[in-house]
Amino acid sequence: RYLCRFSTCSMLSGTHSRIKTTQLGIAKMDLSTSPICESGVGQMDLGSRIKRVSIEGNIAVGKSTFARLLQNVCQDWEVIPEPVSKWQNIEGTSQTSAGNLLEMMYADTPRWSYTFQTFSLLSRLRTQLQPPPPQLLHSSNTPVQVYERSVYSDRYIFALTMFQLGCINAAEWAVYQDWHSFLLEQFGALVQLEGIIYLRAPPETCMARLGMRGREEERGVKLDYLQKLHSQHESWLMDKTTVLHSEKLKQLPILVLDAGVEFESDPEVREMLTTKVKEFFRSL
Ligand code: DCM
Ligand code: MG
Repeated sequence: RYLCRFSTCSMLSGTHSRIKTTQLGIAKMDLSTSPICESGVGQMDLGSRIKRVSIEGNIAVGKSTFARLLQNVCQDWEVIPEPVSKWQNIEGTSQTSAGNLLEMMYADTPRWSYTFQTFSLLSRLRTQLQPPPPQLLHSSNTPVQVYERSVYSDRYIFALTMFQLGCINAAEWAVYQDWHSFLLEQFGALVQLEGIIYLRAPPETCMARLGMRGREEERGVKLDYLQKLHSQHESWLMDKTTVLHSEKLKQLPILVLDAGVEFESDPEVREMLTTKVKEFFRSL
């Protein structure tokens, strides 16, 4: 997987001819002419040292805040935010916006959930497939890419919840899962996680934080939706009762952090949390 990953990096900078670009615009390596046998192991080692970890948690639990905090702790950690602004501003032709899909999804959830989930998956995959910056490749410590959420929470938290709520129908769910499995078969190795950080907080706390951040599109979000998403996280990451389609995913180490406390404003709590994260990264 790391070999693929590194080769993808060279392709994205336009130097590798064995990589093809699919219609989705995502890099795809032609494995029949893999550079594995030819190129220097040293180069490959560079890419293979980077670890990937996702931060998971309920809406407004504080993932972005926590990710920013981590970004300031260590230069060898690169945070990759969730591409929310792309969902709020779908690129149309000739640089005009084709609409705010996040707003459309919350305004008419049964109509737009499938479209939204398909696009959040696609845009996240594309974002996470970007090559790491050079300082990460050449770092002398343990370089880590920290993803804000993952293709797994897209499927096993949000799309699944929408299906269970009846906002994605059986046919849409089947099509979504087919897409998800296919995209992960093709590109999954390039975004494969080594671990998960679960920011855990009561849904009531998330509700209060959601109100404080005041994202316009989320004004109609109710506590029972956050409760449903909370249970979905618990089933996946704590009780392990969610049916997963990847063996590797079932085995991933999970660091559970109590995000119910005010971690942003309290330096002692911040220090305690970042120490746990450092130890976790070291253990991966
Ligand atoms: N979101 C969603 N489905 C996904 C991913 C995200 O509905 N697969 C929504 C939930 C939030 C927003 O996008 O409204 C992301 O904000 P946050 O990162 O705070 O959860
Ligand atoms: Mg966020």
